[in-house]
Amino acid sequence: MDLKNQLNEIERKAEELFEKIDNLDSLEALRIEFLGKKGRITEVLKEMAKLPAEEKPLIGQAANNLKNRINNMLAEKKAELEKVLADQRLKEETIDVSLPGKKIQIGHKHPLTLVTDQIKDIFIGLGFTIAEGPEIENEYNNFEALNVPKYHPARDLQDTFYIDDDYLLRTHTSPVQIRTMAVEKPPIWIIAPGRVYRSDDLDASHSPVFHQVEGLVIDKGISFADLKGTIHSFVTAVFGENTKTRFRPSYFPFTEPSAEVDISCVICEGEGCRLCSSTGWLEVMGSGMVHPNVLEMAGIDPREYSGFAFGMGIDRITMLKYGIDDIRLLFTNDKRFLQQF
Ligand code: 2U9
Repeated sequence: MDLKNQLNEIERKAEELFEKIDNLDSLEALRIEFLGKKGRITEVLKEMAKLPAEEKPLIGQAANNLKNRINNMLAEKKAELEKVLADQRLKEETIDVSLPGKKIQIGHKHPLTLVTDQIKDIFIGLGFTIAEGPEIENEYNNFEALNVPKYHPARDLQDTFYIDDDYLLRTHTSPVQIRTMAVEKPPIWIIAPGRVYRSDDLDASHSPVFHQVEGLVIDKGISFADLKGTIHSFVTAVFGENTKTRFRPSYFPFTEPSAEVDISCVICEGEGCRLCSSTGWLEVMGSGMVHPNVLEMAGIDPREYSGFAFGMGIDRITMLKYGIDDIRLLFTNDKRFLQQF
């Protein structure tokens, strides 16, 4: 077959094969088959060397035309296939914007954290600052400096976790106030929130680890009236404007006089119910005027300064506020419980 016919045959073959191409890989294979270094057209051009000089330009021209034609076919087919691919991808990637979104799980603050934060905010609003101290304490700061004598039952091994002869897990946050008095002069207006330990058996209302906030005010001319006003402001801020407070005489070694603080029942508002054992009142904290012995031991002259102090269990306040009937719920981290806050 002469070269002209060979070129015609290549053109016919190209048209036939291009027609069947349906992907970019086979299109590339076709390009190599026709235009590659060892491709069909290259082979024809090699043969041209053997032609008489006058025939070369004609065949050369025809070969170039065919080359251009195949290049155009390649470009056209490529554009066509790419469009098919793009359409296909667009179809697959369709987003239904009307579908409901995925629910994002967010964390919750622990109820004890919520209540502790609220208590801090209330006292900061009343002019107090927050004081903190270590959970491992010495006997002096935890007992001695608070007028709790050596053989007082509160020191009993049954109540206190002793670490060794000198150290123990604090049984209240009072040592924080002792530490503050050791480094600061009055006026002192502080609250000390934190974790405390007592060797109690775990049940619905007792836990060997619990949380307290204690307050201490030492200033000139502080009276029991200041104590009552401060406590009542706090109680109404946490439990509502209509909550009543009641002070009952009591005894603590570190305060004199001492008083237990009751609030009108959060459930029956004083009518009497199961929660308040039909009394209409709930005991929520202890309080009193700082004992002169405590001031003296801290190097503060009780004739110049007086003060009041109070203490409450944050766990109990949290349980009353949210209607939680078992303290263990605050320590077991059940997600079904925590997710409600
Ligand atoms: C200093 C002086 C006095 C802190 C006080 C109470 C009364 C009290 C209890 C409430 C329930 C502990 O969590 S509870 O079991 N607390 O009744 N605490 S007065 O008195 C202080 C503290 C520090 C220097």
